[in-house]
Amino acid sequence: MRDAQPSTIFLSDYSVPDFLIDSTTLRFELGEASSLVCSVLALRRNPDAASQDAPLQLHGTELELVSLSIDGRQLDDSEWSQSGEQLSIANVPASFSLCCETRLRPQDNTSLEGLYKSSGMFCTQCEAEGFRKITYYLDRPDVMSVFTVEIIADQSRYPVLLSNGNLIETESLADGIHKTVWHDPFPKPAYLFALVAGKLAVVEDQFLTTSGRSVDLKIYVDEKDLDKCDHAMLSLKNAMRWDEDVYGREYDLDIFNIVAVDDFNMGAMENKSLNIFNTSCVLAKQETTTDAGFQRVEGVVAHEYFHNWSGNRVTCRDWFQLSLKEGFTVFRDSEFSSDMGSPTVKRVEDVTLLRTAQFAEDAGPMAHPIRPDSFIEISNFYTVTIYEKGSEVVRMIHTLLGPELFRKGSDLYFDRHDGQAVTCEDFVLAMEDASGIDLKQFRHWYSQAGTPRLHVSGTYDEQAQTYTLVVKQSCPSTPGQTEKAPFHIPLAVALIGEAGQLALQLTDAAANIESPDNTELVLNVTEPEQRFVFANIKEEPVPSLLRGFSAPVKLDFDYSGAQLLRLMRSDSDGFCRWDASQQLGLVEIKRAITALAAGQQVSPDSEYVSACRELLANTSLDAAMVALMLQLPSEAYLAEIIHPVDVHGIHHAREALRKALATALSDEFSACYSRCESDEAYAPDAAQIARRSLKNTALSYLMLLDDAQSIALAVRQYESSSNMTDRLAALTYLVNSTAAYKAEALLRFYQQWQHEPLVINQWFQVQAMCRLPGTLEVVQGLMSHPAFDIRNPNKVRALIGAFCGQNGVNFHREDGAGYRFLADQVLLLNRSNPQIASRLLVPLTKWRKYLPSAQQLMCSELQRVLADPELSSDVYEVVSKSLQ
Ligand code: 0A1
Ligand code: ZN
Repeated sequence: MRDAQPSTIFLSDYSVPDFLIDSTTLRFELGEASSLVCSVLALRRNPDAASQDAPLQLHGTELELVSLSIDGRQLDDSEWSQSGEQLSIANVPASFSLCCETRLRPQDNTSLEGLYKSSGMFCTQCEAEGFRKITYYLDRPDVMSVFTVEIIADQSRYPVLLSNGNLIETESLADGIHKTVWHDPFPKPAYLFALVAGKLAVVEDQFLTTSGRSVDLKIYVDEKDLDKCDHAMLSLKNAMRWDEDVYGREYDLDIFNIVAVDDFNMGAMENKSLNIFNTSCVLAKQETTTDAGFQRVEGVVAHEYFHNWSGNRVTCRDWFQLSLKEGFTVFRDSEFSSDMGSPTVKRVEDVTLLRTAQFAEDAGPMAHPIRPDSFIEISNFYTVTIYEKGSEVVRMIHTLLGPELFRKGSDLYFDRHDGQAVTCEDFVLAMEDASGIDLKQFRHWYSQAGTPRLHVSGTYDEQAQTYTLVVKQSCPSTPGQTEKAPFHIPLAVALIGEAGQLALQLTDAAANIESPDNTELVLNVTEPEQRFVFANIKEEPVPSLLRGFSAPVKLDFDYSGAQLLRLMRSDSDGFCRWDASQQLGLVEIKRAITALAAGQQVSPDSEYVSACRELLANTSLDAAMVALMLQLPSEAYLAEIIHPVDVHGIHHAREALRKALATALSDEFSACYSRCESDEAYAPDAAQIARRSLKNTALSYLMLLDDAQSIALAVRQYESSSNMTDRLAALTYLVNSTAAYKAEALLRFYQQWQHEPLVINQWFQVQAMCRLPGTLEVVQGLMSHPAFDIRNPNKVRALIGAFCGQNGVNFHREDGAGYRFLADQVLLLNRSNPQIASRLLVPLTKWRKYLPSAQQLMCSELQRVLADPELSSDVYEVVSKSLQ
């Protein structure tokens, strides 16, 4: 917990470590009362360190030190000192062996960092700074060591004992104790260390690498989950093949293990050859898991696997470089998912996340560049900015270089830095060196926070037959950064004529990257204001801008309704086509807000309704795209666009518009629903996922009619579905309706699935996200439900996180009860699990964008949190920055 004032760590203070650790030998004696860790470190002074006589300073948090010796000689108390998280030993030799024993109580570790227990098994989470909760160490990513790990535990309670690398020894000892020894030949930083001990069942398979290495693939789970591992295993094999095909990267050991644990702060962790997963990101079967769940498993399994190269073989020098591994790996996993499914749908989903969560973060009090300059608590920086914006930055490099040069760049990066801990600068330099393309100005994306804005205007000169785009860029100030240098922004454009895309010929050819067929260009936007003139344009075109969302920016172009309709109907770029539908939806929502405020009825524009009707009848377009285009911009996205945010006004207008569309198109929605029904065997493939998505979108509209027929349809779907996607969708619509059956549906759902924690999380979430009044009381009631457990992060996210983060109307209740509820939960969790507490707090920190009445109530809850004298550095950082 908090000492006086948690201190800020600056990137500019980086210096190389004073010592290196050539080898690390750990012995774990795992017990019920306590566990003993004995470490033997082969230390030597770093020849590159500024000082050659500095004391040895090791990190250690909340540790009970049992003994400490150097080269076999026990140190007495005067030879070392401790302050805060540092253990100092002065006068050490140039190279020596340090032996240290610590005693831990993993069963009491509720922070889920370091060594802890989850459902009776021992497991670890060391990224970013959890290893220091296990033993005293140089717990920083640029200290890489070869690990040998001995695990000793009771054989009947913990038959499976795992660590990184290869199993080199197993032995049965006296009294039912057994031991395994693991050796990882690849030097690694401590954050990639892992250990697991428990009673686990295993699913096994094999993968043959291109160079002929046979790799044993093992997924360890609780016995009852053995039937939910197939999808993860298939995803793993697909990811291994894809990384060979697309990046030329092979796996490098004979064994690759995945372990599923119930209690985990994040999605999963890429520990070398021993990935540890939140059960929610590995287990999947049709009866218990939605399509989105299946896709998440595929994406996360691939993400963690890809880290073996982008993260493990080449790791980060310091935590300011986190996006080096995370941004790159997210880019890799999103390209993989795109190749496995529908590329446009994946792009739209990624952009949606970016434009809601990341843009909001970039406009809020915690805004930071993808390479931050400072932090108080690194755990707070596993953000959508580091991950998703970081991925967009890598994607822009890919766009600027093109696929071949990008691959040359990644080959150079991996070859040049294999086995090293490096920086974002090293990545950019490899891309530059391999391609010969100057990325000097592009580097601002790494150091400047905030979402750049592009104001674009277009003029057609009929006489000269030219079309001119004027592009102006700006970037709002963010905490600590008022002045921003112009960014290098790749702006992909096409010009759409009556009969399709026009050939593009720029008068200044140096300013662009051409597509092979000359109908799409990537403009290099580098100046505050720039003009691009296209010649030989024979008709007034509609510009299709930011195609494929070529840069993480906000783009303004004053489109007319007719222009947007043309893009929505005929743009060949799926992203722009979808975006046009969203812009039209936004116009309609804004009209609805005005209408409701004036006490009028909401009636959508007839052209817009016709376009939706056409969409519903369009069977040549991917059904998933139709579904996405029919969904109005989310309330979270609207909160990014309409300021100040009137949560209730936005919600009511959007709902009224949805209802008006449902009424106007009820026959079409019904027909679409029937068309999408199918009795083929479930598969989580793109075609089926698309069809279910459109079917459920149609049902969601029909339910707004609030008639017996629609409710009967939902009840039938709920009762007859054999997959969780359709079942949960029906349950969600019923819970948000007036249907009398909903209580029974909820009860039956619980009874059927009470032994499946992941399904019960969905049950909590559906209720927490119910838009009807009184949901806060329901959530408060559910907190004392026997299935709820505040120590389990998945449960906290499903109930409290979903309510506060995804249920605007209820969280922003005008009496402030939602805010008070969140502050109470944060204060509680601050003591048990600070990482989860500080993440949960995020919705309150956005207080500045709401109406003054809400601002005041939100602020006073933040003040109440800040006043807690026992605040963790995690929560302290978020709350104090949000009030600055
Ligand atoms: N490196 C993991 C994410 C991760 C980060 C921190 C954790 O504990 C605090 C756990 C996992 C990834 O990107 O998947
Ligand atoms: Zn990652």
